[in-house]
Amino acid sequence: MPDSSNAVSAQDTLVRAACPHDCPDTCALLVTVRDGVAISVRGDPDHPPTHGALCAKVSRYTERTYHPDRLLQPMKRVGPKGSGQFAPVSWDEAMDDIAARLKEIAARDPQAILPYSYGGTLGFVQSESMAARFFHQLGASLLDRTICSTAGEAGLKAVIGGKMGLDVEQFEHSKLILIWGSNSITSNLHFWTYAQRAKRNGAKLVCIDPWRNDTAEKCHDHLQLRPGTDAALAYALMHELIAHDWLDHDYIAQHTVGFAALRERALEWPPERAAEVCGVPARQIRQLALDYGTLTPAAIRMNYGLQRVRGGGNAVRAIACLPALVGAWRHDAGGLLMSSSNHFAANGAALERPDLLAGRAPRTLNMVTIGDDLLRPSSHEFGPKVEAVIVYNSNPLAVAPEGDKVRAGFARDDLFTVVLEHFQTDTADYADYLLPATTQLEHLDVHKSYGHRYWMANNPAIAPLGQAKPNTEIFRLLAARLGFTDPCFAESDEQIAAQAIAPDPRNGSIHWESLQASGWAKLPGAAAPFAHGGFPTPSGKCEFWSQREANAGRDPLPEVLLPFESAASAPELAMRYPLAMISPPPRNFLNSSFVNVDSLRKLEGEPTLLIHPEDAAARNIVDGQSVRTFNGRGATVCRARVSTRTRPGQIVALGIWWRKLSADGNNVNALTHQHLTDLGNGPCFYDCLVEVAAA
Ligand SMILES: Nc1nc2c(c(=O)[nH]1)N[C@H]1C(S)=C(S)[C@@H](COP(=O)(O)OP(=O)(O)OC[C@H]3O[C@@H](n4cnc5c(=O)[nH]c(N)nc54)[C@H](O)[C@@H]3O)O[C@H]1N2
Ligand SMILES: Nc1nc2c(c(=O)[nH]1)N[C@H]1C(S)=C(S)[C@@H](COP(=O)(O)OP(=O)(O)OC[C@H]3O[C@@H](n4cnc5c(=O)[nH]c(N)nc54)[C@H](O)[C@@H]3O)O[C@H]1N2
Ligand SMILES: [Mo]
Repeated sequence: MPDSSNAVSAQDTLVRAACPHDCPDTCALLVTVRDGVAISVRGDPDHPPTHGALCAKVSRYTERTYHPDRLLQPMKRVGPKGSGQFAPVSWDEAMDDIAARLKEIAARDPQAILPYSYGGTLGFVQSESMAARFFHQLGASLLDRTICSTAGEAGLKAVIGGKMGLDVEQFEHSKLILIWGSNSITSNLHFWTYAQRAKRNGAKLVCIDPWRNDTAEKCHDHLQLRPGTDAALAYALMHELIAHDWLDHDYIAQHTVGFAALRERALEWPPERAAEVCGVPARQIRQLALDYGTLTPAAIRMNYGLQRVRGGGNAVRAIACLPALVGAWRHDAGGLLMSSSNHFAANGAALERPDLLAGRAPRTLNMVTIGDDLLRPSSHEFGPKVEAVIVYNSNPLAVAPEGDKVRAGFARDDLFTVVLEHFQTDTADYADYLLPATTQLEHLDVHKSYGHRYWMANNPAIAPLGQAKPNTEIFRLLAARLGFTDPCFAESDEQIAAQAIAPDPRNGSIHWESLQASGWAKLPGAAAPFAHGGFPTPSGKCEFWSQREANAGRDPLPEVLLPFESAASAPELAMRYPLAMISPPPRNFLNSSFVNVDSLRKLEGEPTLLIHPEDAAARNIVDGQSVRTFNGRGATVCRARVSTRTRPGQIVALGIWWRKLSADGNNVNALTHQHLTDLGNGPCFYDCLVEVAAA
């Protein structure tokens, strides 16, 4: 355990590291190490977006790394599937046996082997480098990593060409900030610092979100719309911008495509019509349009909350049209930010080596539909049934939709499951082999960010605990046993890290060696990427009207699509399950990570849901009561909080609890479905009807 006195002393060493978590902030960390033990993790005061502050989760990183439940040796299942009973084995025995099993399956058809991974770490080295090489060489099924952001990504790409936007550091100079589909104080804390500075400078902050979350509480205005209705709202704003001529005609003429068609579509959406769909007053929409059309510079911080519904991709498309209409992109502190990923040039081909497929084209499975896919038999259409899953950097038993099916899939006796983990998660319980992985303090990595514009280095601060190994090393050992001889399988983590930063003008002169010493380095690009147009779309312009979408058989303009599950779109279903459920993250967990850190779990208490007083009264539910939430897919029990922070007809069930740390061994994903978004094949977590009753 770390020393309880963590005041820095002369013998201490300070290591530059980076937060590995799936969060836009990607903080710069300073780890203090004494006698080989990490005693504290602090935010780097010199890194502008981090500005010396960390969230509650990561400031306690040593609690996670030195947690008494850390997995420290390889283990083999000894009880029935899912029982979580394991016995220690040696690395040699585990690797020999896993390699033999994979070899046997691959001899029949390597596509029966499926990697399953996501955002446990966003580091280039410990996510898809050696792992991807291994699965490519093997010819395993490919995984479409859709569980978070692909709908929004596709929507943004259609209009502005990629995941680019204004620099987060510029928001402090904005005069209007729309926080759209994001609980910044929870999920993007370091952006919130800039928003607060803007507020102090007189900016107006408006939150667009179905519930009055912590961020909405602190904004000047809050449009509390129904989930999945953002495209209608965006069109009504366009209607008003056009009707009042709050347009930048010059920017539109020079840098956009399809204004005439967009105009015609937008004129079908007077605020009254959108008000009906969104469930917000028309006057509030008019006010927002007035603000957006007249306050300069206007900036939108859109995040991923609004794209987890059927029409999520098109909602992002519609919103992404707004900045070009008013010429907001001209200003450093104007425009829109959803993700800054494509400002960076990462060398994916060198890291992941898709060339190792050598002409083979394995099928691709979507990680959202893991529940169905693990239960599918072999067929001509599907290919071979899945016989082995290798899970790393993810906890599908907790995070994937329609959880009962996910559990049934992992419970298959004929499925061979290997899980690389820090802890015995819900997924780990179903492993045949459970392999101990190192944490960020114990391994090397290099990161970009999806919220700011700095490359980040993570230097290992301490030696691996127990027998833990980095993901890379585990795949190296397996590759050797499977006889993979390409030199890339012998590369060290250092050698991999050095390849991540592509030689590309976007990266300027940044390279690994200097980054490792400095800890972070900012991309050279201009703050306002589209001040003079230059969108990375096929036309080079902002595409209100997209030929690419038309070619794909979709609406060339952003389309208003209602949710799969809502009173308006599925009235019969809504008779049985009348409440719309959203399940966004709580502050003290990071997806399902940190749920097992006692101090953080205490802060969150237990699984809760917010229910409006009208809905509670209609069901005789009182505050603090234990309730059962259910629909045709499953049920889960939690504590009701009767609150006007949610809308009538809508419940908010925060967070992805570990099932086994919840009262009924289940979580919100028992209720969610596996339908995919309009664009990007993403999940629809917030497009979900349920009913609630006293437990
Ligand atoms: N503390 C903490 N931070 C996190 C995470 C975490 O679990 N915990 N997760 C990380 C990850 S993986 C991600 S992807 C990001 C997510 O970051 P964000 O995309 O900012 O996600 P949330 O904070 O969940 O904010 C989503 C907000 O969208 C709202 N919302 C839901 N449906 C709709 C809708 O249809 N329209 C609109 N306008 N709003 C809607 C929700 O009520 C919620 O307040 O955060 C990252 N940061
Ligand atoms: N209902 C509902 N479901 C959701 C969401 C929601 O808002 N509502 N959010 C969705 C979103 S946005 C996302 S991104 C996904 C997130 O889903 P996941 O990416 O699966 O995220 P986590 O639940 O944090 O699980 C990551 C796991 O990786 C492990 N890990 C971390 N670092 C390492 C490492 O270096 N090596 C290895 N081997 N393991 C490591 C952690 O211990 C943790 O158990 O969940 C999605 N699910
Ligand atoms: Mo995510």
